[in-house]
This record gives sequence, C-alpha cells and structure tokens, in this order.
Amino acid sequence: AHRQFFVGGNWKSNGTQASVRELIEQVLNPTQIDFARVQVVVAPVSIHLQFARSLLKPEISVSAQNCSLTGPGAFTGEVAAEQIIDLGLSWTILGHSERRTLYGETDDVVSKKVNRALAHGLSVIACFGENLQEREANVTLDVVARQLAALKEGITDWSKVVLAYEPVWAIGTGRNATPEQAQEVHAMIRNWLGTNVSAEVAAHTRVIYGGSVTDQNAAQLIAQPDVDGFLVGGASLKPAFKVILEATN
Ligand code: G2H
Repeated sequence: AHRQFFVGGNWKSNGTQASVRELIEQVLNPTQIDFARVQVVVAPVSIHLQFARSLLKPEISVSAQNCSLTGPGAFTGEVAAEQIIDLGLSWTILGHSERRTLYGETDDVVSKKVNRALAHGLSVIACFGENLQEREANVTLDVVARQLAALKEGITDWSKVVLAYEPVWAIGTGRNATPEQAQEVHAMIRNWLGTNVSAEVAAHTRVIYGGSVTDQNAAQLIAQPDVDGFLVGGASLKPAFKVILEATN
C-alpha cells in the first residue's frame, strides 16, 4: 500500500515570535517539497499557533502539542480541542514522552485525550515508545504493545491518527535508533495493527519515527519499509530541517 510520508516538527517549548518567523520564512516556506508525497505539520507552542499559521504557506499544517482531557471551562492552563478547531487547525500531538514522564500522563489519560480530540474533529499524532531500562530488559515489544492497546481503546477513526514511535532513550539525546532498530519496532507495530485492528488499518496507518532525527540520519531511516516519516524535535528548529524534509523526495 502506498502511504503518504509524514514529517512533523515538534518545536516543544522553544522559540520567540522572531525565531518562529525566521524559521518559517528562511527554512520552511522556501524548501521545495512534493506535498503529494509528504504531509508536513509543525507544532509550535500554543501561544504561537495563530502566528505560525499566518506566516506558513498553506500546504504546511500547524499542530498543537497537547490538548486537554476536558472541554472549555474552568480548567486553568488547559487548551481544549474545541479551541484548536476554532483556530482553523486540525492537528494535535498527544502522549509525547515529555507529557508522560514530566507531567504524569498515563496510558489511560493519553487514550482518553486521543478519544476526545478525535471526537471534536482533530487528527492526532499519537506518541509512545519504551525507555532505556525497558529496552535493556528486552521488553520493548511488550511495552509498545501495551501502549498501542491503550491507544486503541481511544481511537474511533484510524484514518485520523499518525503513530509516532519515539524510544525515550533516543529523545533529545543525540542517540537515535539505528535504521534497523526503528524498522524492527515499526514492523512489529504494523503487525500488531494487522492482528488487533485490521489489515486495512495496518496497511494505511502512517508509523513515523522520532528521537534525534537529524539531517545525517533521515535518509537511512526513511529508506526502511515501515518508516513512513518522522517527528523531529531539535533539528526541526534549524536549517537541518530542510534536509530532513528533502529526504522524503
Ligand atoms: C522526540 C523528538 C521530537 P528530538 O521528542 O518529538 O525530539 O528530535 O529532539 O529527539
């Protein structure tokens, strides 16, 4: 099955209005991208969402980095799916490992957030992956299967979900998974989808890799049959992002 590649830029809690403008005007907008081959989505901090949207060319989508488990109301500091939709945006990242480890989001919370985001019309980049201790204990595939099973509980429309496999030991560490390590887990994810969801979902769902993707390793990673793109953190804030985007051409 042909799957459109997907490259996400997760800007995390970085940037100023000036740096966001520079990145968009000097790196993102000028890069020649075949949008029929690759879908490109960037995720600025929430207070930069509209600003980024106003500067980016229309083919590049803008995503939130998180979305509330609750609706609009008395929930100080939270941004609800309805408010992301109201900005004219259609994506959110959910379950990033930094949300899980630093802000206590459990598999169950992430699954419920995914469910609520989909119910309100958002598409979701759903993140998961094992930590170093789990990899060293050789339980990676069990951990990923557990995380996928929890996500599945919340997913009502797989066509609106991109799965982002992000091994925690590779995040922001400069230690990326090798192409073989990524392919092994991505193939297992696709196999899991075939067994536990459907052959069609297994064939069509984009499974992207995140964790220290750079201009140096992007081409080798994307060459793997089950790697459908990337969620890029640090390198998505730099001119290197252009090279990563071009790796999908
Ligand atoms: C993983 C990734 C983006 P980085 O968190 O989601 O970040 O590329 O900096 O490891």
